[in-house]
Amino acid sequence: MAVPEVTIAATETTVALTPARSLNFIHTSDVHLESDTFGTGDRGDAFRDRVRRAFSGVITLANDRASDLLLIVGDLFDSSRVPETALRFAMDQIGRARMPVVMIPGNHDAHDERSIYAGLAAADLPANLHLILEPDGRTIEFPELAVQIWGKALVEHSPDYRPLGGMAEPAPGKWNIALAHGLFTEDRDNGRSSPITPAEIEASAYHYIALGHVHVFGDVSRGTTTAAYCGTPAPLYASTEAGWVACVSCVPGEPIRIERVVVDHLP
Ligand SMILES: [Mn+2]
Repeated sequence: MAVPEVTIAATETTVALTPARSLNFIHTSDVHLESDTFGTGDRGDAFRDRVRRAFSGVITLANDRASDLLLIVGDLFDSSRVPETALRFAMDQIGRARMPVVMIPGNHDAHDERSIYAGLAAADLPANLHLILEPDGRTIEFPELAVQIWGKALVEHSPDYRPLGGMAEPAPGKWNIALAHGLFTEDRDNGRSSPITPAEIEASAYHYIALGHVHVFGDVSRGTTTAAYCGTPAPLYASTEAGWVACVSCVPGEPIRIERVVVDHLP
C-alpha cells in the first residue's frame, strides 16, 4: 500500500533555527606539547614523544572519521617557550588534517606579550588552520557546513577574564558552536581565574560549547546548550594509560551526541 505523502507545515521559527545538514567534529584541548614537567634527559624526551604521538593520533582519528571539523580548545603547547622544531611539528600535524581546524590559545599558551602565535606569519600556518587570536572574540563561518563558530583568545588567566564574555548571537539555520578555555564554576565570584558559569552556558542558546582547561571529560550542559570538557588526548596528564577526545555528532532534530574516544599514542 502506498504511503500517503504528508506535508508538515513547520513554523517559520523551526525552519530558520534548524540547520539542514548533519555535522561531525572532533573536540580536543590541553595537549600540552613540550611540557618541561617530565624533566630532562632520555626519560623526559620519551614522555614528550608520547604526547606528540597522541596529538598525531588526534589528527589521524579526525582523518579516519572524515570529521567535518577539528576544534583545539587551548593549551596545545605547555608554555610559550617552544623550540622551532616543536612548533613545526605541531603545524605540520595540523596541516595533515583533511578538514578545517579551529584553534584558540589557552592559559599555558596565552596570547600575551610572550605569545607563540604573535610571531607566526600567515605563511607559517597551514592553510586549513583558523587561529582565533582576537581577545574580544571572532566569528568564523563555514557556509558549506552550515556552521558558525565563535571563540576568543585568552590573554590573561585571571578572575576578570570571562571566556564566554561577548559571545556572538547564535545564527539562525546554523550549527552554533563556541570554543572557551576556562574553569566551569557555579560561583563566578569565588576568585578562580577564567570562570565559565552555568548561566552563561544556558543563556548562549548555542548548540555546543567546546570547553578546555580541565583534563578529564566532563559534561556541563545547561538548558538547550550542550557543553563539555573533552579531557586531554595525552596519556600522562589525565591517566597513565591513555587520553581521549570527544567525537561530537550533530543531527537536525536530535540531541547532540558525544562519544569519548581513546587516542592512539603508541609508536
Ligand atoms: Mn588550561
